[in-house]
Amino acid sequence: MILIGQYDSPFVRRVGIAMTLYGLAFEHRPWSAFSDAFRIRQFNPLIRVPTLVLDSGEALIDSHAILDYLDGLADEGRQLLPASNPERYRARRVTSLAAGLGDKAVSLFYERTMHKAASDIWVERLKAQIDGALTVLDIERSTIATDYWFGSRISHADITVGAVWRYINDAHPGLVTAEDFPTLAAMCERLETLPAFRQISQPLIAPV
Ligand SMILES: N[C@@H](CCC(=O)N[C@@H](CS)C(=O)NCC(=O)O)C(=O)O
Repeated sequence: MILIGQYDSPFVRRVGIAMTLYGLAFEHRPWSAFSDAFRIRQFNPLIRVPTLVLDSGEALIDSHAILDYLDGLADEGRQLLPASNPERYRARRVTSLAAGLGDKAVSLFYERTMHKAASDIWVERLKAQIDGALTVLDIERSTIATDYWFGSRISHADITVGAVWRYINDAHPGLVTAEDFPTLAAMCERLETLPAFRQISQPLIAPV
């Protein structure tokens, strides 16, 4: 399998971290969605990352669909999503909230870097959405005493929150602080010490 995309994308990173935790072998092509568009287009006409090229040559797109496929390859008992409800839908809910937060943070980055003048209305809306999602996540996590969101084992919820928190801090320095979201900040600092998080990591490279 070939994973396309740079690890400064929270979506590519969460897939790369999951593949590493699953022990799945893969090649990595750290192609930029912008400067390597001509390469990515061969596999994904939307020119987006992550894109996962299977050994069959078929390409999966969107981190949710990619991880749904990869979860099916994981050894029994190693899956990064609880097996049954209600834990399963609760983990999906936190994962979706964090991934949506990632979408908003990426939109804010593009708005600020790709327009001569950013739209104030859009920027304020994005900031409010980012603040709202972080507030909910921080409050919810503060009620949980276990190492990970859903017990003693890491799940897609933890990985996605961690990848997105790192992205927000890299792409928008000063936008959020550890004082505002202390539980998330502490949780994500711990996650970044894990071998898979350290291995699947790169500093942000602005699109050119
Ligand atoms: N919902 C998608 C979001 C992926 C996404 O936003 N990727 C960004 C990089 S962080 C991208 O490819 N941007 C280029 C574009 O959308 O044109 C997922 O979960 O994979």
